[in-house]
Amino acid sequence: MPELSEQEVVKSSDPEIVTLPESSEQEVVKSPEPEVVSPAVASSPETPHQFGFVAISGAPNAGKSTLLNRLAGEKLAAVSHKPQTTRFNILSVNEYGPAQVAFVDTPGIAQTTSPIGKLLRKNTSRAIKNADVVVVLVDISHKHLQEECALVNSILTKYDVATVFLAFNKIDKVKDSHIVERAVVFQQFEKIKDFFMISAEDGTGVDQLRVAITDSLPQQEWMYPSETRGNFSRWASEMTMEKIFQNLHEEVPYQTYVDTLALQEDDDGLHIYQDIVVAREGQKPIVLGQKGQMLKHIGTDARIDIARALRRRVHLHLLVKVKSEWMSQTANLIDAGFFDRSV
Ligand SMILES: Nc1nc2c(ncn2[C@@H]2O[C@H](COP(=O)(O)OP(=O)(O)OP(=O)(O)O)[C@@H](O)[C@H]2O)c(=O)[nH]1
Ligand SMILES: [Mg+2]
Repeated sequence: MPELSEQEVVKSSDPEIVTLPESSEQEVVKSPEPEVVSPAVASSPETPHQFGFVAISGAPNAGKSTLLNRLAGEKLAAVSHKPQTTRFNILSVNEYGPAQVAFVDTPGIAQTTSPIGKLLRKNTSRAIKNADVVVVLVDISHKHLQEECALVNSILTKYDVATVFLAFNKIDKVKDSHIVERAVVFQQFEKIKDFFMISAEDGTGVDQLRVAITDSLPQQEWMYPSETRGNFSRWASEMTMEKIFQNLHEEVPYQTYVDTLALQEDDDGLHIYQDIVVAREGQKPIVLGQKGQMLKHIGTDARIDIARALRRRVHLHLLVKVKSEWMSQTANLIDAGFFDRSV
């Protein structure tokens, strides 16, 4: 069989996975999202109300997105073993009795000087500044934690956050004696309200952390209407991006982003239109794969996770596009949504 040309429609055996031809770009109309986050003061029932933003921060690969997913009870943020997977602030709004908690997963804090690196730091910085509680995650499986120590110190000195918790993550990977040895150096930080030993992966200690977070939230009106869950567009982009990180290697995932253009509901479910944007022509066949198989694989896996997160039937329409230089200029990155002040 001949290779698929870029202009061809790629139809998988799964009728829900279709990549549209380039020309369909014009047909995609931005529609209002079915459940986009819109800050609004909710009406107050008789129970006392607590609300707070909780930023999850830390070094790249510490397990922040895994923790967000664990706290939310479902997969919303992309997780991969590669550092710098998260490039946006991801919001998950949860209700626990009288408390509404807005967890925000953030990009890992790294000292890169590229335009994208600077924007990622701004995203993290904004989430920490807006937070009522910051959870700093430290990967305790690292033998040497000097960098993590410096990072904790910089968060504590730079930001005036009401409550900071430190969670040592990945305890499932480390002997108890090593955990204590490595954790002791963080006791110097008096501003840390409490320390937790957790495994975001298997859930150990996460309930205790959640209770401490909820207990620390200020008494105030809920920010979001009851049953708000988060930004569906962002979650949908994350799920596709996760599959790209899982299946493509070296620079390709880092030079790719997913833009969710529209979510359109009809009797058959929710149609989600996404562009997978790559930086070079040569990356397009890599994303498509032989006879479109890679794109089909990415789309099938992403659709399953998106449908689970959004709790509805989903049809995912993917289109691979090349936008050279999308990463090199701050203006292009802002156009691509890399600086989203809403979270
Ligand atoms: N063993 C173990 N692995 C974990 C745990 N938490 C996260 N991981 C793994 O650590 C890797 C990084 O997890 P992520 O949640 O993507 O980390 P992150 O801090 O969000 O990373 P960036 O977004 O790149 O900054 C993944 O391979 C996870 O499966 C844990 O508690 N135990
Ligand atoms: Mg992450």
